[in-house]
Amino acid sequence: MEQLATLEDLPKEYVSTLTQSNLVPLWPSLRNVLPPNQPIPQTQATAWHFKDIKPLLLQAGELTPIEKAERRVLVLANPGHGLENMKATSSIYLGMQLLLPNEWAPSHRHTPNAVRLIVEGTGAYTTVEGQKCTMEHGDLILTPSGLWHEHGHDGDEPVIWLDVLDLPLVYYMEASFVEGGDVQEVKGTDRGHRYAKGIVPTVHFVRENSGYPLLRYSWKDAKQVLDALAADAAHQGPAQISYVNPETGEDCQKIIGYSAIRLAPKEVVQLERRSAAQVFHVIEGQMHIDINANTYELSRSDTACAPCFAQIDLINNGDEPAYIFVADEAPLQKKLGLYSTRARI
Ligand code: GTQ
Repeated sequence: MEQLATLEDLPKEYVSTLTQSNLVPLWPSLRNVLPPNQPIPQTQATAWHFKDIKPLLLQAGELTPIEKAERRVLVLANPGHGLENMKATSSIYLGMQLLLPNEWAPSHRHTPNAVRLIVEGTGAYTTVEGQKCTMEHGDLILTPSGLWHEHGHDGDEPVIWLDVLDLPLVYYMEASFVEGGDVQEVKGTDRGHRYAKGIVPTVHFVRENSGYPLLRYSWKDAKQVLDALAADAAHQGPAQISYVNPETGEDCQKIIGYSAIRLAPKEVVQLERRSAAQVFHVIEGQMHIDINANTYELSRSDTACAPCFAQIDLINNGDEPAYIFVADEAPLQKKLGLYSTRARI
């Protein structure tokens, strides 16, 4: 492709006249906004280790009362995007949230979609539109766009979870805002019992139309399916599950996709190169991850992110199975017609 003229190639006076008229020449920036062949991501391969985050989060618990934080979160920020922009990838926000015994994070609802993946501790719960969802290690709890949610804690140890939101995208669209609300009246539990093994209640009534019939995906159930897949001789490829809407089979949320992979001891999984950036979080076990030229050793509760079209290898060097939670931008890209894959190099 032709090397294009730069801003310096133009007379200064001409450029300043353009500026005064709110005009910009395209050609000096054309190769930045339309780079040849593939995007130039700002997202850098980055890893965050739980052993570093946890003491700082507990310190935040001493420094800042929950009433002064609303949500006590340390954001996992990708340096490639600038830390202050609070992005793990261009569209994915990650945060580690701490709730201490007897604390309460008040009810609110916002336009970004959120999920929580429970990392440590018991006794906490999230109430979503009146449905009380218990938080246990590895559980995935949805708080989709526009639904009221609050967090409470009846237990006696700190509870920590990973928040995943599409906040960077929604903020970029100038569509991000929150409303505060009153304590919710609890009307039921998480409804997981309704969607077991393809057996669902016959509907003699109009379904709730939130579009989110299931709000809590229990880790116990997800792990059972992963173990069964791994034990099934007829199953091809890595054991991987997707978190879907049980009534439609579609991705459980509209923008970010959620799945989990099981790596047997010594198993190596070479992922295809995808246009969607991804996040990896270790639910159980340990993993060595290669992302392009970067290598990270991840232990339980550690998190890493990878840019678009990265070449990624997942390797379990341990003696126990490893279970990895994955978040990616594929649902968003597929809806927009932007999703593609590339052969590995
Ligand atoms: O728990 O509702 O990490 O509203 C960021 C914004 C968590 C939450 C975050 C939020 C929440």
